[in-house]
Amino acid sequence: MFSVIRDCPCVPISILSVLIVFKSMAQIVVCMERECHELNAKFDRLKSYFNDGQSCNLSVDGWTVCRGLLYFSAEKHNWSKSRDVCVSKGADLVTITSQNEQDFLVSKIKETHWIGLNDLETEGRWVWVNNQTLEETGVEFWFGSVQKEPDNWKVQDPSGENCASLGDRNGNLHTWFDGSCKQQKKFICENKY
Ligand SMILES: [Ca+2]
Ligand SMILES: [Ca+2]
Repeated sequence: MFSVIRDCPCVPISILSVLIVFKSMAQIVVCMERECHELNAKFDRLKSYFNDGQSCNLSVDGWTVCRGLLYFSAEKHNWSKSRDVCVSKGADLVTITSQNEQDFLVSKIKETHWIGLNDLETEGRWVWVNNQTLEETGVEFWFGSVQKEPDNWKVQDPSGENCASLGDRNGNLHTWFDGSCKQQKKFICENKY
């Protein structure tokens, strides 16, 4: 090949061009294969999430794992510590963005659990741990029509109630309540994908 390049200055440019194009195409194919693989993996996880996910397993460390994505704690912590535990597992506190998700979580709990919703930064402005607002998700499941939550009750904790849980201590497990972030509760982590 090198003798050809020496003999004619036109040829190596052509060969070089072809090689560059070929290399670029090969790189594109590799990237597409990798993206395709990642998309397939995401698709499989989503498929199991929606179709196969009704079963939950008790793991050795006491956590209940559902759909391979949701982790129900056995231990109780305040809201911030709960979130820290989730993050340490590569997850975060759960976000609830659909009626189906709400119903599924409700069906799996027997007592109140922290979820990833808070108004710590601005009173009354509730945001999920992924920074989505309730307006953005379009769904909310606060308790009550008369004695309505969130009420930012300050009798037990003067700093108010800035963290949300699914359910309360009185056994109302179908709706959300704002509570003092210092309360010790079980919590639900969600793996991101
Ligand atoms: Ca509040
Ligand atoms: Ca409240």
